[in-house]
Amino acid sequence: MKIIDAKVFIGGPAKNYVTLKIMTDQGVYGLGDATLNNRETLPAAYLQDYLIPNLIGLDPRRSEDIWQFFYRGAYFRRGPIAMAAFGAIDMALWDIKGKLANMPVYELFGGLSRDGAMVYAHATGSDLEDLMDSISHYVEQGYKAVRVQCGIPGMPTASYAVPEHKGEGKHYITDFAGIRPKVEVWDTDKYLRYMPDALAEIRDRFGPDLKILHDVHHRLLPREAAEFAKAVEPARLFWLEDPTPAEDQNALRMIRQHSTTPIAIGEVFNSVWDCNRLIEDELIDFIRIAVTYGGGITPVKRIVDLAGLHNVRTGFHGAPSHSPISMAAQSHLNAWAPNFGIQEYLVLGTPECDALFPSDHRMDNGMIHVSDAPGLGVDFDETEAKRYSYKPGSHPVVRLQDGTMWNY
Ligand code: KDG
Ligand code: MG
Repeated sequence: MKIIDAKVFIGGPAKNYVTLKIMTDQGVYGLGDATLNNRETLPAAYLQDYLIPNLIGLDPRRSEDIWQFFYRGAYFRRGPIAMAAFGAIDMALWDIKGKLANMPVYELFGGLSRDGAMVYAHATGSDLEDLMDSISHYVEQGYKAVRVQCGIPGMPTASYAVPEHKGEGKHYITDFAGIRPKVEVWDTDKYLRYMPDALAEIRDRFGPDLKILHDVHHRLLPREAAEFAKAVEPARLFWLEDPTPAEDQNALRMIRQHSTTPIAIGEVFNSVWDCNRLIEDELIDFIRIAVTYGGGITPVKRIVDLAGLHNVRTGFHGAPSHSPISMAAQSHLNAWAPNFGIQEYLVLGTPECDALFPSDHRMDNGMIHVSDAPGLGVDFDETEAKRYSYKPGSHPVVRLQDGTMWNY
């Protein structure tokens, strides 16, 4: 059996999805997602210029060897562009493997471990009351877990994932005005003074059962993050996400020493080498790596197994930049993983997205129910894809009030 062709498509409704389709001499094809948010053309070029010419003629069933061939063969290791490109190939090869076996991919891992996978939605508000309305909206739809972000009084501009105006419900993740980013201005002191009480009020309003998550988006220094994790304990968060940038892995030790708030980290990780110390030293509670930026199902499944040994649960990244293909790959891992935690969920369900990526993965009452079709259970409509093309976009950058560059 041989790979005879592979194509890359860029575009989609509201996002530049990078979709890889690998064709075989037996008519079976596989699909993968290489979308690297706001840098989409780069993994696409890596696939087109280097990886696809090397794929032609290989046996698609040898997914492990193909992964090693590209990873070791690149010499320069890791990095989000390369790993997203390898990730798309790996997903497509698992899709082919499942189709050849006439089984959904989760069966190849060991079968179902649960009836459905709990997801969390994104609630947001320009202020706390606006956020409360947004949370109610998701609770009424049956979500059991909601990430909460709101405007901070006196903050010079709206900050991460927070709309400028009431009721906008807008996510500040991609601005399609062009590739020059908007600037947000951040004030740590105002955030530290306001947010713990706001989270406690949310807990009071929605009662003990709602799972409440909050994303700091890498904005705090280690000592500040430790103070914050301790201050939010009364809100009993399901998780506190990205309290500090994870390049400094010792920072997580500082947070652990001061607080029992569960910590989730890893949406920017590309490899087990970014998180092995965090997992083995049990400094985190949830690992957020994505199958796309993490190099595909093959390496991410190994991370899930390592995490399981240390009571770290999964909480895969699921921002809208992930296409339904990588979300499906994550759904198969979520259906199987003994140490599944939760899944971030924003992609499936819009009519345009469903037309481009037909699938029967189902969302019901705050849970994803994985498709039992052979392979990943998602298709790609090439006719529909002709409606879309690449649109340059950016996410904001962050500066402090004196102009110092900070972390988005
Ligand atoms: O590209 C950046 C986004 O993926 C990121 O800002 C989303 O933090 C994020 C999240 O938790 O979904
Ligand atoms: Mg995040």
